[in-house]
Amino acid sequence: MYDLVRGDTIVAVSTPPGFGGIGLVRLSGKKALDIASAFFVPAACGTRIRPGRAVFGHLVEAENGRRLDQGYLIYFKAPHSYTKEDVVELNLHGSPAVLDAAVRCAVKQGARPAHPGEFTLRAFFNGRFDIIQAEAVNDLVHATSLDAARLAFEHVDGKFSKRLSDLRSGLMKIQADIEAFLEFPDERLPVSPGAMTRSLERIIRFLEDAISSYDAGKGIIEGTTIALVGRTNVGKSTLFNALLEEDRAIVNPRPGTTRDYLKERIRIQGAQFSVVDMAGLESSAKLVEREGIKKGKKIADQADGLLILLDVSRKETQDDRALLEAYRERKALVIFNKIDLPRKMDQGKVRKWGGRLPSVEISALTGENLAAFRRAIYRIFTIRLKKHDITIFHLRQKSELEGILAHSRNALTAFSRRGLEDIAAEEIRSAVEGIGRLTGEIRTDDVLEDIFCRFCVGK
Ligand SMILES: Nc1nc2c(ncn2[C@@H]2O[C@H](COP(=O)(O)OP(=O)(O)OP(=O)(O)O)[C@@H](O)[C@H]2O)c(=O)[nH]1
Ligand SMILES: [Mg+2]
Repeated sequence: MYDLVRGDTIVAVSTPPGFGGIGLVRLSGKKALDIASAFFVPAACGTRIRPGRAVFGHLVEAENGRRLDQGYLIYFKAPHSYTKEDVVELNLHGSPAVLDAAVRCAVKQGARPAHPGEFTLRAFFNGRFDIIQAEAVNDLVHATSLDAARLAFEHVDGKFSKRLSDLRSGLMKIQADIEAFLEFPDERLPVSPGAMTRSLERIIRFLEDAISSYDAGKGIIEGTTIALVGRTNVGKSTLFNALLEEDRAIVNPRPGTTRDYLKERIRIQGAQFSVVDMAGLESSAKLVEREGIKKGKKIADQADGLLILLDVSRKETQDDRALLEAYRERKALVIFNKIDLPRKMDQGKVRKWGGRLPSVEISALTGENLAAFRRAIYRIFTIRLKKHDITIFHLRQKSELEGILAHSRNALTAFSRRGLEDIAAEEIRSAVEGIGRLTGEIRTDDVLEDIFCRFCVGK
């Protein structure tokens, strides 16, 4: 895909599949305007299409000249467009039939259907932004919470790229100074060794801070997964439905109703969580149920947080105890459910089994105390970002930064020992190379493949 002839013109529907108020068809390439003009006819005769101006007109079927839709054409002249090529956007009605027809018209006129992410790939190749910004465009498109959108946009906006560019300048300056020193050891250095050490230390601190932001950053971009655990019949599915505000899971008075797991997203105060409902973890389970339990335990192990549900209308059992003891060191919230019924559970004793875990009392059925419960979820499970200058959220970024950090540290160690300056210079060169890989200046097709295969068509 990356050896594509980039002179051709590509076309795609840029709005999501399905029906919508409007739908957007986008073309990019040298012939974008010629191609679009062949099947989009301005309503007012003799209208000149000028860059940046919306022109009202009709989508016309080439074969019979029949009007199929009306809408606007906007022309972005190179290099003032997303891809830095000539771009035409057609705002039409959001019917898949209409939008597909527009794409077909464009293809008939010589355009090629775009690959996923190809508009952004062209923007990258044409120097609109680096690979970090391109990758963040996709994170922004997929952001499901405001926090994720903010974080992704910070990268799209170039904050991280700017820091890396400063970092590179800093490293190259140090490298040049060291090389000058190696070449003319008798002359006075333009900067003192102390100043060089301090700049390297500053660079190392920046890298350490950025790397330490990774777990929280990733959590914000990907959202937090919390799993509902508890014995059968305690009301997990009822609570799951209450959180989603829809009847998603089957609820039944018979124990063992949920066998496979269900995962859905909810949002509380702008933060996003994936909640998983699953089979009750019961020791007396039959064969099929045991399969569900096995899966459930795995999900619980991998989840970022747990909601441990208990039924206060029944006496506590050894299964409740095992559950609480197994998970008391985790990030978890204990929920005493069914408070609308007479209580048989010794809550004081049960609380102790859970150690220091926080707890709430609710009725999933009547909705009592659910608002407080939601607030508790937010309080306990939201990932809070510490103040980092730069927050990263992709493993690739973390690994490259770790490499750059290792080289910077080696350079510092070498530099502090007289006579090892050439090694320091070599380490700094490797660190600079790492920055090049991170921004995509030194690019490898497998990194591009990995990034752009996650994009949708039309972006
Ligand atoms: N009175 C009362 N009944 C509840 C409450 N929550 C759930 N129930 C009832 O308890 C029964 C079991 O509820 P479910 O939500 O299916 O329980 P579960 O934990 O998902 O059960 P399994 O999937 O079998 O493990 C149903 O009859 C629910 O209506 C509650 O807060 N109060
Ligand atoms: Mg259930």
